[in-house]
Amino acid sequence: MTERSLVLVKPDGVRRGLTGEVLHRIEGKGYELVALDRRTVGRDILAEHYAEHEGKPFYEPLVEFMSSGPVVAVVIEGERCIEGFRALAGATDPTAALPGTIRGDLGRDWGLKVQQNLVHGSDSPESASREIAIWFPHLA
Ligand code: RTP
Ligand code: MG
Repeated sequence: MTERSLVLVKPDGVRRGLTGEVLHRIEGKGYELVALDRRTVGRDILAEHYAEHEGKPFYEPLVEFMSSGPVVAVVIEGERCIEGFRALAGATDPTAALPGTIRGDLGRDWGLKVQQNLVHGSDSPESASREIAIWFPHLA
């Protein structure tokens, strides 16, 4: 089934100049870029986006990190692209992420309180609709 997913190039990815590399891998896989916007977001958007993680030990450092600089928000589209992008991204922990994945090839642990792992991708159709409505309300 054709679906959409919300991808974020996180501030570490943007800072390191890896936005093009991430987009290249998405397009190489055959997914379409439906919407794309670079912006710096505050706590309000991030509290909505990361509502499921509120109260966890990494929540505060995560919000700090995600608001530390611009992110590039992207809506991608394609058959099973939610699962497909998660596979492209690799495991949450960039040290454990397999080579061949975005996090495995380009990410590493920096000894910080939160995993700075370059990208976000929606993890289910429900998350994708919820997240697209937060970042791109006109597409919801
Ligand atoms: P994402 O939501 O960013 O696509 O990543 P994910 O599903 O692989 O990971 P999730 O469990 O949803 O966690 C969201 C983000 O929080 C940071 N995190 N740091 N213990 C840690 O240091 C830790 N745990 C989670 C990561 O940035 C993760 O992507
Ligand atoms: Mg997640």
